Amino acid sequence: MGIEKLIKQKKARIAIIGLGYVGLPLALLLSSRKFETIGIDRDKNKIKLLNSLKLPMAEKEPGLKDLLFKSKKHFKAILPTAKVDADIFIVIVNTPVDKLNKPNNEPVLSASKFVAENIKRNSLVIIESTVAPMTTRDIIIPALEKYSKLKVNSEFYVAVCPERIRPNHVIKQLTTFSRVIGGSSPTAAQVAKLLYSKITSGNLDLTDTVTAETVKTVENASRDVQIAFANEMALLCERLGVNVWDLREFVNKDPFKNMLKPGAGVGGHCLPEDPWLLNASTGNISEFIPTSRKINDNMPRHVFSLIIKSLNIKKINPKNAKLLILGLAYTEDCDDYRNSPTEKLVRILKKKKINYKIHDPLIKNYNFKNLYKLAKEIDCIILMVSHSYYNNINLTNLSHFMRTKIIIDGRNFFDKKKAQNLGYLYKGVGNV
Ligand code: SAJ
Repeated sequence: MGIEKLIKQKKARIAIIGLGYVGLPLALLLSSRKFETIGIDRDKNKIKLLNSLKLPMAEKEPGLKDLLFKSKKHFKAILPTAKVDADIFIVIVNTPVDKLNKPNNEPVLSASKFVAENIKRNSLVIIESTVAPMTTRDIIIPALEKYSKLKVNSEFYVAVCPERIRPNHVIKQLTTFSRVIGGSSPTAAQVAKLLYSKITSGNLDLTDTVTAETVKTVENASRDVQIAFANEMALLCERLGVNVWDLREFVNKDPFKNMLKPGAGVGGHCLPEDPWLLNASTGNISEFIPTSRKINDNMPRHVFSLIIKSLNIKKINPKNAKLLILGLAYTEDCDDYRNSPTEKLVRILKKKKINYKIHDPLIKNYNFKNLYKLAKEIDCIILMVSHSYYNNINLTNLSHFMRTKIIIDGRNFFDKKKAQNLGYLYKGVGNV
């Protein structure tokens, strides 16, 4: 039976290579929709947890645990050692950049080799990983043909369908957001569209693989540039004595403006990496990309400068200071701390031999129950992530535990006036 029919009748067996923050929800969603789904991942512990119906990460992701239980009849997780009998292979592995901001295609190529060793005539291979434009056409497809000895477009199909989800909204966005699908041929795009029409109610725009890869990397590069603009305006506002948050509110009253939020930095597995993928594939001619990345990557260092300024005002030698950092994750209400701005700040503190502790309500080993006890004898609280958990902080109580009352606010989280009335020295990014 042709692949189209298999998809229409939900008889297509689907292999998902990479059970991360995107791959796992997709695998569970497909299996909950009665597609026979095999999840493949290199991480033994992840496989073990999943097969005993436990989530290896993103435990707080709304709806994910239910999906895991709903999917048990049609889902199994395996290591990439066994042969896999599937009609559709979806590759969602990470695509890191190296120290020189060049794409590291090892994970996606090793996944493609595994796929090539398992595809058969009429298979559909989908690349959901965010790759540098031209990677699928010039690197992945040749690898698939080499290791499978099959010919693309006549014996198997390839499509690029980048994901557009973010933590705490994954299932909803997977099932409602529009997707762009780039096919190795128009037929390949059409076949992939058939599958995604079973997943999302959003529009499915068809194009070629290079355009699809470029859409994804431009989406995130443009977001990174916009955040960098907001961060740079925060630095300007500090020199003007203007509150950047008032500025942003008033600017955005213009219906044609949308200034994003300045903050303590830009983390995650997308924005710090995807712009470099685009830059690398276009001969590094961009001005915006490196400049924006530099501004955003410098924000944790700016937070550090606010810490030092505040300690100086209070005549505390940084070497004797005790800091408490609130938030390790890269964004609020999430347990993912890849490329986290806090890790950058901590690297600076370590180099300067400054004493610090980290609290994060969602991350093991940092989710200390009693924040006030943790704040005992602390001179300075640095809010790096606006987890909802921190809404319960009572600044009056906190001040009784602290040795010196300094707040460095990386996300405009606390009320500056209120903190000052309680005797805190308050410095916020863009609001000093
Ligand atoms: N951030 C700011 N200011 C802002 C927005 C974000 O400083 O105004 C920071 C966050 O604190 C975080 C980082 O930027 O450290 C990334 O935040 P994000 O909201 O972009 O979250 P991601 O990286 O998980 O998701 C982005 C998403 N893009 C949008 O929300 C428009 C998502 O849709 C993409 O699919 C995802 O990148 C991806 O996987 O590419």
